[in-house]
Amino acid sequence: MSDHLFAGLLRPERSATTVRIGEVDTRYAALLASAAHVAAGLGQAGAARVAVHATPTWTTVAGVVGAVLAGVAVVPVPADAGAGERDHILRDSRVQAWLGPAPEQDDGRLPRLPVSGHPLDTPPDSWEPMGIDSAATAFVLYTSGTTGTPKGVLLSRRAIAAGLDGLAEAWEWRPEDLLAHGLPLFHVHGLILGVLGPLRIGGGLWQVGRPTPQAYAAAARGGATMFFGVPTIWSRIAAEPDHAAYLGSARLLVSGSAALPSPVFERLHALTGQRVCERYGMTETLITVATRADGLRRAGRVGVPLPGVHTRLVGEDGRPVPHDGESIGDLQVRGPTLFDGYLGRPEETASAFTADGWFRTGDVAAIEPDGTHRIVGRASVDLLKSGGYRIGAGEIESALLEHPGVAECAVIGVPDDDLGQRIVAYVVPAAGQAVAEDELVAHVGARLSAHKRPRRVVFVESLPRNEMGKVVKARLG
Ligand code: MCA
Ligand code: AMP
Repeated sequence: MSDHLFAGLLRPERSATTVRIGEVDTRYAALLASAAHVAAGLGQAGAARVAVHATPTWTTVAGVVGAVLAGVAVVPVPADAGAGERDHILRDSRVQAWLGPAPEQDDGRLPRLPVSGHPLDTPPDSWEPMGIDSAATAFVLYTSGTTGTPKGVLLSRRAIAAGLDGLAEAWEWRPEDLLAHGLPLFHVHGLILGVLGPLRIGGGLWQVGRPTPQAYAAAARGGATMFFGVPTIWSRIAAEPDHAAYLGSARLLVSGSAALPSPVFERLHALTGQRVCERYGMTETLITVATRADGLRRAGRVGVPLPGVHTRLVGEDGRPVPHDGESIGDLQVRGPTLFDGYLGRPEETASAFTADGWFRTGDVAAIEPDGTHRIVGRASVDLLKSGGYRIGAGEIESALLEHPGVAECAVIGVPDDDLGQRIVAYVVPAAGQAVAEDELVAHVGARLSAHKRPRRVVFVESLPRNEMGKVVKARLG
């Protein structure tokens, strides 16, 4: 089966729809023309998989949209990735070129395919959008696990189409909507929901740059009807009543990527009259559970499964857990929005699924009799969420251990009002080595992403271990 993932963008009657990416304020017609040039260039270059240095800019959006139109798989490289993480992504994904500008520190090994830095007026002569096989990979998104290096998650066009159509139905997302957000463009939230979403539906898109309360208030004054944010963004908005008040005019405020604290939900309700609509998902599954626009919006509840998605809870004994709203179990999901596996890692792909084909989310949840889900936490202490970013403790520990001043270390997430969890590293210094906290923080930032830097380093003489010699992280912090 072939598809046009961007059904909305391709509709001539939507050509005047708003597209604002930071300072670039333009219309669908110009995005389509610009992306068509990218698609035509990709066709000539013959690339099947390209990397995009995913800054929140026009070139990222035009490049990604062009690649999707051409059926070329995109590997978004986090804008703040350190050298080690970037090299890993480029090598592991075997991309053939950079699409658009490469990061400053790039070693120049890969060819660069140009993307115009400003909107173009007309598409190339006789360019026509082609239907692309819906089973084809649209994106390889890199995401952290509890151990090892980030894995490439293969997302097909049909999974993305199913996920976006499900959200459109749940949120009554229409062409008349103007979506605003200030999310990064290298994850499901900001890129797939936040850019591909409007372009499939035919609605307006406004990437506001940094997601400050001022920027969200300005977008509300400028007519935005829907807003996406991670809990850190919402809690910063809730702390600024004058800016928050403007969001009262919106149709829908949506939170996801991490748990929205109840006090933030209540405070936003008091300030804006709006109850935030929470939804739940993962890079591997896209959004699977969402509060419906016409549904009950309650603090701490992430809603009901999207059309075609099934969920179940499994206890430690492997038995089903009742959906009584109280009993908790491991959340497993199945449905049309799931990924096609981790690139080049068949064993890890197989172990992510149960024998009967359900994906193990690693999250612990309760389900109410009416199907409403409550996410209780994660099963592993080694997968952290800070500012809505998923971060593997093992990845930071490996980076720290590369420093000669570190003999042993353990990384944990400590509860944080602003970030959800704050990364703290416990470090046993190598004998005879004097190492400063700043140096270790910079060391991690140079290898991984800026948001993976520990906020604090605690130097200790030894780490708490059990009889097996395994570090007991519960005894840290
Ligand atoms: C940060 N800073 C540091 C350190 N960490 N300085 C020294 N040491 C450190 N360890 C600096 C930062 O560089 C920044 O500096 C300043 O401190 C503030 O940083 P931070 O507190 O992190 O705030 P922020 O930069 O304003 O970022 C908060 C944020 C961001 C905007 C909420 O975390 C964010 O964009 N999160 C979105 C994550 C996301 O999209 N997740 C989706 C994946 P300076 O001010 O100089 O820059 S999840 C997903 O896709 C699924 C499917 C789902 O469910 O959605
Ligand atoms: P990522 O793959 O980076 O998208 O991270 C996925 C993880 O984010 C999930 O496994 C959850 O732990 C967490 N998550 C996403 N949305 C929510 C939510 N609404 N409430 C609680 N946790 C969430």
